[in-house]
Amino acid sequence: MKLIGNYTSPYVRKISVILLEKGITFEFVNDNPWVSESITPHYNPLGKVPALITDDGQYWFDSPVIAEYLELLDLAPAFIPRDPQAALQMRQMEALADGIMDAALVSVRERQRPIEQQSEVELLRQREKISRGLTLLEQYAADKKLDAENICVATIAVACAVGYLNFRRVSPGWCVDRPHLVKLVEKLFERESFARTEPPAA
Ligand SMILES: N[C@@H](CCC(=O)N[C@@H](CS)C(=O)NCC(=O)O)C(=O)O
Repeated sequence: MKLIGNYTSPYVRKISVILLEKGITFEFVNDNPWVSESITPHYNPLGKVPALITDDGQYWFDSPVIAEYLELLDLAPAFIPRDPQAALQMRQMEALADGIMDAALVSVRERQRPIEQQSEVELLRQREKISRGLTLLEQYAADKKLDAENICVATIAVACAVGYLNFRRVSPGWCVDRPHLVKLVEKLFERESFARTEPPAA
């Protein structure tokens, strides 16, 4: 199996962690999707990482679909509940974490533009999405709907989203007043799969 990705992408980290936790051997193909020579569009027409190439030559994208594909391999531990209602609720939490990654990525791209072209309004909109998303995640963590002892696709996505905020210094005060979320991600960051997928120093 080959994972096309980039060491700084939180979506790629999510899939790498799942592969490591399930003990699936894979080759990491490092590619920068932002440059014209990128190979990613051969595997995902949207030109986004992650993309997964299976041993029998199937291509899968994007990260929730890849996570679902990996779950279908039926390798322990299971990260998506079998009960459809429970799976739906977990996927909603995953979507929330992925949405925080999306907003953080838009913020990072906006800040990379020349200062006179940056939109404060856009940056504020994205900050608000992140803040509202984190507040709901804090509630889920307080209610134990997200639990470090119960690692699943949602907890993995949440830790990758927060890891990306830390890495890119987006919403640096996110941890204030969100003690349950802090505890949850700190516990996950202790795992070998997270240590091995830490983004490189900026
Ligand atoms: N919804 C997608 C998002 C993937 C994504 O946005 N990846 C970024 C890297 S962090 C990318 O490849 N961007 C390249 C582009 O937008 O052209 C997923 O979950 O896989």
